[in-house]
Amino acid sequence: MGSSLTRKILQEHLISGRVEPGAEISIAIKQTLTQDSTGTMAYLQFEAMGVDQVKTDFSIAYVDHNMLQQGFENADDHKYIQTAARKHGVHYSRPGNGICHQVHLERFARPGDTLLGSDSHTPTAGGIGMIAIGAGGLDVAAAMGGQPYATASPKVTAVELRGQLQPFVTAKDIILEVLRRLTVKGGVGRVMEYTGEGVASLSVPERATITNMGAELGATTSVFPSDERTRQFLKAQGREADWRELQPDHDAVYDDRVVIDLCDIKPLAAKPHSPDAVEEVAAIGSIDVDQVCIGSCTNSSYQDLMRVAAIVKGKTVHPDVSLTISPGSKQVLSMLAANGALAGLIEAGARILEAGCGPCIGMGQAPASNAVSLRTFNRNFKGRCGTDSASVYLVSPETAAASALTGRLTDPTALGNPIAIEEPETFPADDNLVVPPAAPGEDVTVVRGPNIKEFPLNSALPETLECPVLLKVEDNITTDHIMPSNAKLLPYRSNIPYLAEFCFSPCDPEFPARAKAAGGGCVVGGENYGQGSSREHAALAPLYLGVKAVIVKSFARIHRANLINSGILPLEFADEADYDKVEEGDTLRMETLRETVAQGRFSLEITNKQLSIPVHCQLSPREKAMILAGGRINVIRQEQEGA
Ligand code: MIC
Ligand code: SF4
Repeated sequence: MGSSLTRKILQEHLISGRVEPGAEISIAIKQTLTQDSTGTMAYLQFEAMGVDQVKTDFSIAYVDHNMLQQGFENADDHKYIQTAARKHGVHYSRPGNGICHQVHLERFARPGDTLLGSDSHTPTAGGIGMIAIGAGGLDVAAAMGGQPYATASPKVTAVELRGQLQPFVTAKDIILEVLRRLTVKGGVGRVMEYTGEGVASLSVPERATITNMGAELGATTSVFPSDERTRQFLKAQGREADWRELQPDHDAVYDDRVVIDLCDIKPLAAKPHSPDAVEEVAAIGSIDVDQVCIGSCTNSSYQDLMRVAAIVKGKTVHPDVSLTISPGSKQVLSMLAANGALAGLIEAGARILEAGCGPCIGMGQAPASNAVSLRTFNRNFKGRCGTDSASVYLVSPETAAASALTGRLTDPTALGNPIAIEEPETFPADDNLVVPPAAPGEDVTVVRGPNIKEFPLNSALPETLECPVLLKVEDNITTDHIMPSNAKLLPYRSNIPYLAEFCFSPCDPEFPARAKAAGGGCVVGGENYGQGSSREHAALAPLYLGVKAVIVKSFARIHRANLINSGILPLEFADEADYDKVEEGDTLRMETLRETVAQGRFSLEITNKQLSIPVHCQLSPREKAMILAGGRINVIRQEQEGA
């Protein structure tokens, strides 16, 4: 019985457990990455652990999200991250160097290694044959401190690619097709492993577009083999020595299989407001478009932007459209500048933004009221762009560029002659914007500005909990609903008291006031609760407001881990139909909690209805310890005191 590539890499890094679906495993982490909107918290937590130097092979702190310095707050965070990184052995990627996932793919990702990143799109590096997993900042801080990363051992789904793509159909359309078939919860508890003859037809950046958006499937990660194309890419980056061949066994066994015939795929778009609301561009029809945004960690590689440049060259963007381009990295932007493509984009009317996340996380370029915005990004959750009434469609760079010219959603296959952009034989590989950590013995002062506040800590789980249901929400609630991010809020990622005032505001702006007045309570949700971003702020802000338990039909992986790290009880209805029995304002009572949590199954009393409903609390021994102690930091402190 042969092994999948996923199982091989996991096995190679296994510290404890068995690589069998369901059981908890812990793996050694070779590399970590943070970005600036989760990084401040991660380094505060790392410092709270009392470890002086990171213990990984390579750790890096990127600055790519919080780029609009409307006040001192973002710059304060950057200064803190830069100095903390320098002190503790972490490389620092300066603002301007690019989006963490694009830069990491270009410069640091290594086939066969493990990467843990405080960003849900860390699996982008799976495009190069790495097991790259997104996690909350605290998990990444612990990995920097040398602790293994623990997670449920995933099922492995083979995604078999057959044949070749038609002209103007792209890697983005492949992953949109996977999302169409499997939905935003189709990947939960799984690694998506790409196989089949079609793999060889895709370049590393194209593979990375696919593994990037595996996050939208809810997958633990996605991975491609490391083959000749991987070697060529690494060679062109001056990193051939990092290459190693990695393939699944020819008789590899998978838990399930999805077959995709690349020739059958057409240009696709994810309609508002979910990445799985996918339909063919031609079928959606020629709706008027107000804004086109090209970039993000999904689609901002050299070849992506060169294809856009080729489509708009010598033409002018439609007068009713604002076209923005945010290049993925300094490398990409400087290549476009050197070969003249940038001039062509500017002449056509594109608004060139700096290399960073930009509009993808609502840092500027909020569309007009009721506008239609086409984006090459990975998420189109309602309001994420900064305008609640806007309709965001996720498309390929080709569809975006064609539509920017016509002012209407346009199937790019209408463009005629296919565009061939050669894969560069050499990339300008200069890491001059990556600041190395301090030399041993160098004295570094960590600078903490006034916007950087302490993070909240929980207390040990009580025996009895009686609390009101503060809020009831539906299926697929994202962390963008729980703790929204935009140009106004992102600067406060290191200030939980301020951020908490906006907790759940897209669902109910009264939530923070209600939670405070009640002295805390619990939240009820549907399926796939907490999908999307890795931000642990979606656990820390509720913790600050006194949320003790979250009771749902099912959780998304990273958010569940963040709740447990914060000591908030993650409960699941034993019978999903019981969701209908609980309402906002009900009072829930849980008795002999410490004992029953350890057993994993108990009853919740809805005291005002004199009803009792069974709930699951399936925790590994490690997770139980965190829930009983009131969070991971408390466990670490107890261990330190006991040591
Ligand atoms: C996102 O795309 O939602 C983010 C912003 O990159 C987040 C991280 C964050 O919230 O800071 C993610 O994907 O994890
Ligand atoms: Fe940045 Fe958007 Fe990628 Fe998140 S999804 S890392 S905000 S570019």
